[in-house]
Amino acid sequence: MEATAAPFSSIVPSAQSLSSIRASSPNSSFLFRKNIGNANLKFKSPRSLSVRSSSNSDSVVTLLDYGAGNVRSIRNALRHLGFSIKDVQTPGDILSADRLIFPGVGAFSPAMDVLNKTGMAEALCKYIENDRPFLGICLGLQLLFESSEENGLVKGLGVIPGVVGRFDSSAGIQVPHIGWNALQVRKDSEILDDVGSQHVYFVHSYRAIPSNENKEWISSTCDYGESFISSIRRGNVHAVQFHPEKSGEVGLSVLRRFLDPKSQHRQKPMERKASKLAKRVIACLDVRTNDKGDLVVTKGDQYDVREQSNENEVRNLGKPVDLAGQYYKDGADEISFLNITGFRDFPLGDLPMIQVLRYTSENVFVPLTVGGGIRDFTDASGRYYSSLEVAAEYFRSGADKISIGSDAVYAAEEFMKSGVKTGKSSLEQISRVYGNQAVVVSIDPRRVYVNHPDDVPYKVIRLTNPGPNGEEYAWYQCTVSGGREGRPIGAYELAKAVEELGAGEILLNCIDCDGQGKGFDIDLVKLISDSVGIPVIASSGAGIPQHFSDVFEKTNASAALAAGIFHRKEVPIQSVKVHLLEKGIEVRI
Ligand code: 1PR
Repeated sequence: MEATAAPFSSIVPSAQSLSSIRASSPNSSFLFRKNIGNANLKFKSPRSLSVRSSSNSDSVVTLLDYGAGNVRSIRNALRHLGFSIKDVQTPGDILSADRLIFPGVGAFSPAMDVLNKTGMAEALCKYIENDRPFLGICLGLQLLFESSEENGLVKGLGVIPGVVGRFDSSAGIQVPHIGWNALQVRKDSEILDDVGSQHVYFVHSYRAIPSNENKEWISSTCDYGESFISSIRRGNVHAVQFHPEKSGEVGLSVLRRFLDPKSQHRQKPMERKASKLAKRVIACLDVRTNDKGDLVVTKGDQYDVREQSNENEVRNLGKPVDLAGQYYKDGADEISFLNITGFRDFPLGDLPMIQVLRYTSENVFVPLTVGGGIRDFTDASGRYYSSLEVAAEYFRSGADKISIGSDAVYAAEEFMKSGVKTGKSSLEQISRVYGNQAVVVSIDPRRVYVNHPDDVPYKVIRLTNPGPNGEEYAWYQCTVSGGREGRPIGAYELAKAVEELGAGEILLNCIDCDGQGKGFDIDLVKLISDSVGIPVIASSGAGIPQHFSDVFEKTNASAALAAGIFHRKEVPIQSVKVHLLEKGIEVRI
């Protein structure tokens, strides 16, 4: 490990140098960065930018939320840790902060636009140069660099040398980098003290890479096809590429250590050391309103969620918020809510679902996905709501990702017919604004057996287990409206099309396997996970822990999702993870 770097304040120019450099050069951020290494610079701060020593209480943290996306999770985590939040309204609020958290969300260029236009950029540089307690998260780390290639080459704050670039998918990795990965801690950084051997949660397509010029800043790196910068630290200035607010208890400890450096709280040391991207185990809650009007977790057999009794009621397996909380405690790496009748209703009219998200996100600190009914919608009074508004409400309510089913099928069909990306589909709009890592496409295919590969104009696979009449081949027909309607597009064609249109991940169900407990459809999962460059979540059919190791050993799935076995308490999440570890498959524990 390298020694801890000198405090930032002892080696950086002050605001006056910054101001004069800026006045004389349009490329001021860059010059500012270049001068950071000159320990002999001595300047005085102009009064307008002076940093006030604070009299705020120890339990207040200042949050820079420039309104670009979901910062509810970080708010919830801070409140959970007993801190109250002061929102930055003016650049002065940054300068007078006792401790500042900058949870960058959205894309690089719009973020820099806002920071520059509001004067926040200069205040941030000033705050950092004075070595005030700072924690940047995700984009909040990337914006510290000279520039990013995310939206063309766009200048950043210029505090740290280097250009933020996209992961190179030609190296055989799936991009975005989504999931729980390991850190290689390079130097002492108290906020990482509990992380050492544990996985933390990443979700991003762009990254900064280590160089001679920025090595003084690096506190940890992470491997994903290459080594990239996962955290920086200089004096009181910290930033992390991962999401502490979504990294379970270990993530909360990162925040706690930043907010309260004297904290004695220690995580239990782990027996196993995290070394790479872990395979994820996801708990899925299919949610709908039952006949009494209550929102319940339900579960179907091949998508039929009604009891086989005279009453024919919707199967009720529990309350969504309670079950999600339980699965978080049990070690689920992610939780998905699918509003399975969302295609009928207007999602923003579905206040219970929004409440479920709000309550769940208060106590669950792993990623939450929500799906069902996301599309453009015109209500009874003729008011039009774009899918972006729907997604925005879900993000505001605590979702980290949204999942699109039916509407993605229509968009893919259109795209395949015309070959034109209109940019108007819900998938395209939401991924453009929130990033493709925030958009999952849920595919609901049904197996259609054929005798010969040329029988249909869709991608056909040779089956491991022949069909009921000895058919050796099948294609997977996509459906909409919860499996009620088959469409003229296969799962393979859909997956390729939605990747093009901006999906960041695929949730791959299989109606034939759903609720059967006989294992995932390995043929299907292999076909899709070998064909796209984005992560694939295998879903439908898990019955025993071995089904999880099968799907990870035989396919390129990044995650495996199950519902029934967890709801019925047949297999605890931890048993799945223990089994995977025994099989040599890395998971988060
Ligand atoms: O089309 O955008 O409104 O989205 C609707 C969403 O609801 C889609 O993601 C679709 O998969 C889901 N959905 C619709 N109807 C049903 C149903 O069951 N009747 N549930 C449904 C799909 C599938 C899985 C399930 C796994 C694992 N559920 O998510 O949880 O198959 O189950 P298992 O482990 O018990 O086998 P839109």
